[in-house]
Formats: sequence, structure tokens, C-alpha cells
Amino acid sequence: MSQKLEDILKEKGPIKKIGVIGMGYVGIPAAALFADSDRFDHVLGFQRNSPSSGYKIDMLNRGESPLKGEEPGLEELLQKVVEAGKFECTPDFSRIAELDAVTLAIQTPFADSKALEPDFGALKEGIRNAGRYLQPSMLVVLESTITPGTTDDMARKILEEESGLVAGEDFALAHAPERVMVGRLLRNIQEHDRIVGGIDEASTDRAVELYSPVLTKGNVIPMTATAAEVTKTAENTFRDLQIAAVNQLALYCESMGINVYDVRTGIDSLKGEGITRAMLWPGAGVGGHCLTKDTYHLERGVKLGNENLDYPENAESIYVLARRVNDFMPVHMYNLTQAALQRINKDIKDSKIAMLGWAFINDSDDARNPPSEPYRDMIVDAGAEILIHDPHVLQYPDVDILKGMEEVISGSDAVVIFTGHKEYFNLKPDVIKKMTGMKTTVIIDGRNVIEPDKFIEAGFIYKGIGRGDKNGHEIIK
Ligand code: SAJ
Repeated sequence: MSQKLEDILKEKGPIKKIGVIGMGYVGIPAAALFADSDRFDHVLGFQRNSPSSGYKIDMLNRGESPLKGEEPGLEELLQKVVEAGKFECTPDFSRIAELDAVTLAIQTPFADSKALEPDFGALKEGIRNAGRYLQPSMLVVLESTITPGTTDDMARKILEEESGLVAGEDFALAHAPERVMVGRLLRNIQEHDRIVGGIDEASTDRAVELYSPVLTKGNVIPMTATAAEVTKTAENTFRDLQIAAVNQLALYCESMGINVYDVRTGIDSLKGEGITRAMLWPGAGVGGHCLTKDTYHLERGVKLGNENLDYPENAESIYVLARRVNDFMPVHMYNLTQAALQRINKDIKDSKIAMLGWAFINDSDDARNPPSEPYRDMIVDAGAEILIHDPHVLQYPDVDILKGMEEVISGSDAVVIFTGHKEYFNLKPDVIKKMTGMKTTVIIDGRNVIEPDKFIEAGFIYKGIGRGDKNGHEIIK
């Protein structure tokens, strides 16, 4: 523990003025909740006045949220804190010098999903801005999802270079990963436990002081900065691993001619202290911006600066293997489509495919890294025609998303369900058959939304993820 930092913070007194850099879906609710706490006097939201997002400044200063989609309570809270004069948004980063603490909530996408290298460009610019105006006794907190080791290394170096100050002596530095999900931003910040990790004890304590007042149900869980980075990336890595485990089980059940959902129910029945199994759901793949990336953040973190990893020789990381299993599911959907069409002597390349569902998650318009995209690319590469329906997704680069189900299904040789939108749970065989106008149609269920027998008895060729009990069914004329 640095006595110098401890003394400086004591001299400074409690945190009163806070800055949040990055007015996005993480920074805006965080800033509003800090401003609403009577423990703090004033909050500045920092937003670059860039052509693409400068409009947010005036909106936020009118108490309006620039975030799309429903966020319960957010607009009211913004109105309240703006009218109370406790929150303002500014492009003037020099005002960081006025503050006691500044948090950075800037996205860290992967520049190239193939190379799996994160793009820290925007985050680095934010850190540089914080460093440029950093004063002794300030606290800097990174909230973005970052590769383990980033706070203690890259962020520390940039802040020290820009400020001439020393982290852990002149200023406090910590990581407090966001755990918010769109649609429940405020509630997640208030109710989830908050992981808070400093580069040293004084930094951790100062960050605990910052976050405790905004928690209603959640508790602060203190640890080191690197442990906090590993916690965030590993909690998503573990979810991806659990999904891969049930996806692999589904593939096994298909090959063994059994129903994975019977097996899932059986395993899930094992309940009780310490013996419960985390049985998630098999499906057409894993999308989004969390699970598709965070495994690679964790893997990079292990490799950077750790020479002494003891692991089975030449064995692949099970976490990376889990990513490969999940990324295989759209390929499996392609293989199921091909196998089903071949049962009626058709081949994908001359077929018309109707895809139901583009979004990566049910009943949402969120289409980041959707598993539907690799499937669609494979279908197009095979020379087939594909039309795509999604009731929520309005647009996607270079992809026409249609709203009329009949238009998409009309004349199609195969109907392929990729997302479990509620609209798809009540598809009727006779209605679909009429829409296709075909004597025999293939239907592929990637999300367990239809009842196989209803379609098989109506003369469809059915294939479903994990439905080894149905996938080889008799064809009913
Ligand atoms: N998926 C499956 N089977 C499952 C669960 C999900 O195939 O049993 C697929 C979904 O279809 C989707 C992908 O995985 O394509 C991701 O789904 P998700 O429910 O994990 O949603 P995300 O990606 O929005 O994950 C976020 C994460 N939250 C944060 O990073 C703050 C994750 O940690 C949460 O567990 C998850 O939301 C949640 O539980 O809602």
C-alpha cells in the first residue's frame, strides 16, 4: 500500500465531483446514477463533439437519452439530474482537471473478428484524454471489457506518460467492469454485485467509495485490477463454455438418434447443494458482442506476460475449443439443410431458402455478430437464393431484412429458423405449406420452436438441432 497515495486521498477528502468518459449504453446510466446520489455534488459526462455522436451532447443536456430501445427509468432520471443541475454533458475534456474521479466506459470491439485482435484505439484516446488533465489525488476507473493486464500495464503507462504523475502514488487507478444488458441498464448497475479491482489497496478502497453509493441490492466485491479483468472476461467465457457443452451434447444426441431435450431435462433434474448442472440450451449458434469476444480477451491476457502456464502439452484451450464448437453450429445448420433437401432429391445450390430470424438473440433487434450471417454466406456461396425475415431487425449492412413472412417463404424449398423470436413459436404447417406452394418443404429448427410431429405429419422434411429422435423420420406423402 502506498502511504503517499493514502495520505493524499485522506487530504483530498471524500469523492464529490465525478466524470464519465463515453456517453454510450454503459456511461450514460452510470453518470445518471452517480448524479442522483446525494453523496456526490456534480457529474460531467464527456462526449467528443464528433460528426457521428456529437448530437448526444445537446440531447443529454436537455435530459433526453440518445440510446435506442426501451430503458426503464433512464429518461426520467436524466431529466431529474439535469434539472437539479447535478449532471451536464460536455466536449471539453480539460474539465477533467476539476474532478475527484473519472470513469471510462468506451467500447473495445475486435478490429478483425478473424485475427481476434481487440481495437483499443478509442479506449486509448479516452485514457490519453484523462491523463492529459489528470491531477494528483484523482481516481481513474476503466469500465470497458479489456484484456487482463491492461489496467496495470497499458492504461497505467499512458496515464503516467501524459500526466507525469505516478499511479499508485499520486493517483489511484482501478478496473470496475460493466455488467449491464440493454433493456435493464439502470437495474443492472444498481442490483448486480460490482467487481472493483485497484492496482493497489488504496486504489481499490477509493473505487469502492465511488461505486458503493449507487448499489441498491448489489454488493461491491473488491480484488486486484487484473483479477477484476479476469472475472469479467471469464464470466462470459464460462457462459460460452456452458453453451458449447450443450451444443456438443446436441450433436451427439443427433448422431445417437435421441432427443437432446429429454437428456437435458434428465440432467437438469439433478438439483441440490453443489450438484446442480448448468444446463443451458443448444441452438443455431452464439452471437452478440460479449460471448464471441471475451474468451479471446482472456486467452490474450494469459499469454501476455505469463511465461509459467502449466497446461497439458499441445492441448488446445477448452475455452477456444468451446468457441469453435459454437461457431460450428451455423455450419451444422447448413449441413442439416443440405441433408434434408437431399431427401427430396434437391441440392442447396438450386434451392430457395427462407431464413426466419437474423438477430443474435430472441425478441430483440440486436444483430451484432449474428450466427445467421455465416449460414447466409454459406448458402450464397453455394449458389442458392436466400430471403431473410426478422420482425425486429430493421437493417443490416448489405443484407435485406424483410418484414413480410409470406414474401420470404413463398416458393421456398426450405424454411430455416435461426432465432427464437416469439413470432415463430406458432407457425402452422398448413399455413407454411400454402405459403411455399411446394408439394414437399423442408423445415430446419435451430431454436426448438416448433413441434416436429405436426410438421412431419403434414408432409414436411424436418431436421432440428439435437433432435436425433426425429431427424431421420419417415416421409409422409
Ligand atoms: N445462447 C444459446 N444458448 C443459451 C444461451 C444463449 O445458444 O442457453 C446464445 C444466444 O442465442 C445468443 C448468444 O448465445 O446468440 C449470447 O446470448 P446471451 O444470453 O449470453 O446474451 P449476451 O451475449 O447479451 O450476454 C450478456 C452478457 N452480459 C454482460 O456481458 C453484461 C452475459 O454475461 C449475460 O449472462 C447475458 O447477457 C444474460 O444472461 O442475459
